[in-house]
Amino acid sequence: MGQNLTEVSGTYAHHFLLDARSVCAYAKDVVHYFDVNDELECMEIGDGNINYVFKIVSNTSGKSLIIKQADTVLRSSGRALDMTRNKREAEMLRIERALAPQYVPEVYHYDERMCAIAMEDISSYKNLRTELISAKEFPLLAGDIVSFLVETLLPLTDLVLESDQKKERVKYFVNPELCAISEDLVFTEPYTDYKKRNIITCGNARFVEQALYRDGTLHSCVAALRNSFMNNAQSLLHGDLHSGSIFVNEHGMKVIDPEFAFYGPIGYDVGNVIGNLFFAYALFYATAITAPCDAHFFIWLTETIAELFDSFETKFKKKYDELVHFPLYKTTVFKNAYVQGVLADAVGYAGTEMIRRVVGDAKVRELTSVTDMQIKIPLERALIMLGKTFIKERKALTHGADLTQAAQDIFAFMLQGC
Ligand code: SR1
Ligand code: MG
Repeated sequence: MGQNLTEVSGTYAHHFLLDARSVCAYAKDVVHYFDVNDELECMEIGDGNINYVFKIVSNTSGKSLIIKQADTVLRSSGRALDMTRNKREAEMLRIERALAPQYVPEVYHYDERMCAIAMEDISSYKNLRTELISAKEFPLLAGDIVSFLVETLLPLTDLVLESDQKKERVKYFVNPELCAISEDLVFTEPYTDYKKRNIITCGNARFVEQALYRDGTLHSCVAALRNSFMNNAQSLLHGDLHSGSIFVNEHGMKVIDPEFAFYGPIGYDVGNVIGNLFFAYALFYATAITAPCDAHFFIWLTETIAELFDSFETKFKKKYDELVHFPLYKTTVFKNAYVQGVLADAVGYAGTEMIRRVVGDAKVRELTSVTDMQIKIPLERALIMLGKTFIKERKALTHGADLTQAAQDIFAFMLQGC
């Protein structure tokens, strides 16, 4: 499905932003995914801050296709952003799919001029964030997420890759502009508000001032996590593994959107997933205050968070024994210390993710959907306190049950009387 010369030198020789009509022609002319006579329908389905996503369906053959296109500017703010991001994304999807085929959509075509990725339609899977907001349970979720993490992360470390190959990958995936977004939004602004972009719920300004802007111990811990994010090129990460990047159904899971991919600390991906599961936890807690709720879902979610953390350790160590052959790395003491470091990072980064979504400007629906201020104010405080606990106590919270117990204690305390 390559491009021919006419297409390269003609209509699609230079980037322009596709729309629902032009993307249908593009899918035929460039991707050659549909027959020229097919009657196509298209919807723009992107719900992120950055790119445009089109779903194209042929009424003639029933085939469907996704085209994701990067524009010259951010969709949310109109600010310019490095367009090579989706070249990296296409390459990352290919790498992840080679390692974990069942969890990653297939890329059919990548067009560097149009900054467009044509890929498999995964519409039979639904956005995990939306599904958890609807209190849907997915018994396979923890196992699938852990398998995806272990299968895509461990083989790309230099425990497994040859030194020169790993460095080639590190070079290719230097991702300065998207990493700068995280360095600011995740690791700086929540603690200093130096760009005055934080969005603090009315009634929580003084709390945030004390709890986040003036806690020197917290700042030193976040500094360590920030430094590791920027310098610990441990593995090739997805880089933005929130619950809107994960799609699920009762049979399995797909992971999309790795445009923030870069070589960083493994715990950042693991922690992002865990932090985002706590948003569903928080929303359930808030909803249960005023309406009858499905306790079964809450128990499943709590167990899923704990299981995810614990089985990451088990599966990672098992895979380690299979894939790592360098004699010095095979020593038990080194292996255990390596894994303990990853787990402590994961707890810390779960904390930074929770805090940044509460006070930063990239909010999550679980929190924006809570509008009763009597609940929203203590709920956000609970997430901030839990985030701080995770960041400061990251080396002491070594089991999944430690995380969920901390959450239970803090939520019960902060929301008592609601
Ligand atoms: C300007 S981008 C804001 C957020 O959306 C992305 O998905 C990342 O999480 C980023 O922090
Ligand atoms: Mg994204």
